[in-house]
Amino acid sequence: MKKMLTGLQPTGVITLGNYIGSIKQMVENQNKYDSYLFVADMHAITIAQDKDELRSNIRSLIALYLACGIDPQKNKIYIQSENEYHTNISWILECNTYFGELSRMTQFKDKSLKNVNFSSGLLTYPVLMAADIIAYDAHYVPVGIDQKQHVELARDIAERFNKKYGETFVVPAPLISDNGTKIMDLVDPTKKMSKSSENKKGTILLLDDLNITRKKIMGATTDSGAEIKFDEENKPGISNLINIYVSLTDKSIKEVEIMFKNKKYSEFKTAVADVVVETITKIQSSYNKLLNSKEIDSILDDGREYTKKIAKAKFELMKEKVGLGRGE
Ligand code: ATP
Ligand code: LTN
Repeated sequence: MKKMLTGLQPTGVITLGNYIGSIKQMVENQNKYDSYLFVADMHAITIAQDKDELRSNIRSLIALYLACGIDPQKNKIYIQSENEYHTNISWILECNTYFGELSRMTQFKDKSLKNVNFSSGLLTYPVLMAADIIAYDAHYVPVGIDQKQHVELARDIAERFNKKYGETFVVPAPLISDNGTKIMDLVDPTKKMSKSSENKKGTILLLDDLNITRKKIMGATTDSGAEIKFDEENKPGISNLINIYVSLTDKSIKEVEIMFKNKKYSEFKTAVADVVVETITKIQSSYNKLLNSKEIDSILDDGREYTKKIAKAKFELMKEKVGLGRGE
């Protein structure tokens, strides 16, 4: 069975964009692939984090995975920092990755511009991500479009290593859905909806109050004109709402355009708010039951033990190929 793997950073409550771009795809494909889903807490500290908030975000994210429909029988669920082999593997990969390719990554350029004293972890971040993926020989990596470049770098790193040292890794590919690859901010639909965004009105958090969620959607920036038509260039606000609707109902863009032909923007926004509220109501009710349950700890213990064995074996194989240590 082919493997599918992804991780999210515990940098705040996850957004509707995170859900649509990555978690929903994991849920939809969990019967098809051997699935791995983790919390990328080591990635989170590339930017300064508050210690207590980080801890609580980690547990909250695990509870959210389960509440979104991730089945612990079908997924290995684990915390990145509980498995030291990720960083061990990452070091060897770093020594086989060029400074130039890392400094050209779009996310590095954006984030380093925003922070004057950025950490070197921000530069090497995609190598740790490559380690997370190729340690398990994952074939598919469900991500939003903003992470595609990093998965492609993981491909390059895996291919290069295989060529230099002999077949060691499966070469991974990003798994990007047709719609909802990039859910935009509701206030500024030219910007990605992001959990660390400053204007909270533009972002739907999965744990937001339901009335606030509805208000955010009803207040979403729309475009001049009155037609409900998908046109990302000229109608980014409406197109974003169509993307959200399509992703949560499994209707096609064409069907939505026909359903709402000659309808007002406000009617369409109400329909979008209804499906979003319905989705997050379900998630929140199971989240509240799960958060403090013992079940989470036993799932994480199992996930850690299982994944450690796999990543350790890969690290040992890499050491052998590179010539590290004393050998067998
Ligand atoms: P941050 O604001 O901390 O950078 P983020 O909201 O951008 O966080 P990440 O933790 O970096 O989220 O991303 C988790 C996953 O969700 C990734 O696969 C990413 O591609 C996807 N994702 C993030 N934002 C969106 C979005 N607006 N639309 C679709 N997918 C998204
Ligand atoms: N960098 C990703 C999180 C992440 C990840 C991964 C995603 C870390 N390791 C491996 C997929 C596969 C992010 O910021 N969303």
